[in-house]
Amino acid sequence: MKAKPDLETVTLEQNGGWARLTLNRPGKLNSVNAQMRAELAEALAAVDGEENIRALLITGAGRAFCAGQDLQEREIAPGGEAPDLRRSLREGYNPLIWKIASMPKPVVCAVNGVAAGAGVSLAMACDFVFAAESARFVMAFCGIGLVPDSGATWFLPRAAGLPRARAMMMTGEPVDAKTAAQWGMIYRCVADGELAEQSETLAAKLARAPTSALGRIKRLLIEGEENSLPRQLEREAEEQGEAGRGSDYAEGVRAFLERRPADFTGR
Ligand code: T3D
Repeated sequence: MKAKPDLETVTLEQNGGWARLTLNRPGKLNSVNAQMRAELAEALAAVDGEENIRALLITGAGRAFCAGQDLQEREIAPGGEAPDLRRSLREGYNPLIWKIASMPKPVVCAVNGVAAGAGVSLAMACDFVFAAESARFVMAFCGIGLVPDSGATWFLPRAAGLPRARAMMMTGEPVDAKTAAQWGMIYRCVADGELAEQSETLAAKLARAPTSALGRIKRLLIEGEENSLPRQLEREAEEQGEAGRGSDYAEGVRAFLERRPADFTGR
């Protein structure tokens, strides 16, 4: 991947086969402004387009993961024109969420501190969410008279169940990382001092995995939310047909029979 020194509100570093994308407005709790939306899109496109990056880790700089939309950008002067939030979501947030959810490579998220509003949605779009014990998740939208967005109403009830999702969304009360893990909202809650190591170890492991198969798994799981069982059985057969022609399948079977670790190339 070409270096991206021009990015300011996010940083992107490549570590062997995986990349770390850090939300980098720590003084603003990594809240998302227009520049960050554009730079996130640029960084995600760079990761997606680079074959040698086979896993992505997303985290935040400083004490927060992400406080959602930067509300300083949304101040409406008395009598002033309301911002076009439909457009902001359609053109800004939604493509970012879909990029993460549909990217045919695994995305790990390390929630290092508070996640609020679209910050929760961003985390939940990732495939594996680790959170530090001190982190908390706040569906802050109702606190400012908005509805949850950026996929929150899709991800959260599926992960935590409707009663818990409804309570989070309609009260805005914070949920700590341990509870989030118990509710199935996230993959793991870990001690603060272990967050970086555990999430990076998984990203590095995923970077050696059969990437193409992992991308197909992501696609099948998303499609499975909508499909009937007969349709999903057919989609599994189609994806398996393709996976079975991949070199990683041949290598995986050979490695199993030779009783050695597989050396996957991602294809
Ligand atoms: O607009 C669109 O395009 C539609 C899309 C919307 C998506 C959304 O995300 S809407 C939801 C927006 N986010 C929020 O409503 C969250 C607002 N923030 C909070 O509720 C709390 O700050 C937190 C729960 C995140 C953290 O609480 P705490 O007590 O740890 O920190 P704090 O003292 O409230 O905040 C620290 C500073 O960060 C403070 O600034 P200061 O006083 O030190 O200069 C605070 O104003 C600032 N900050 C926190 N969140 C935001 C923010 N500044 C701008 N935008 C924020 N979202």
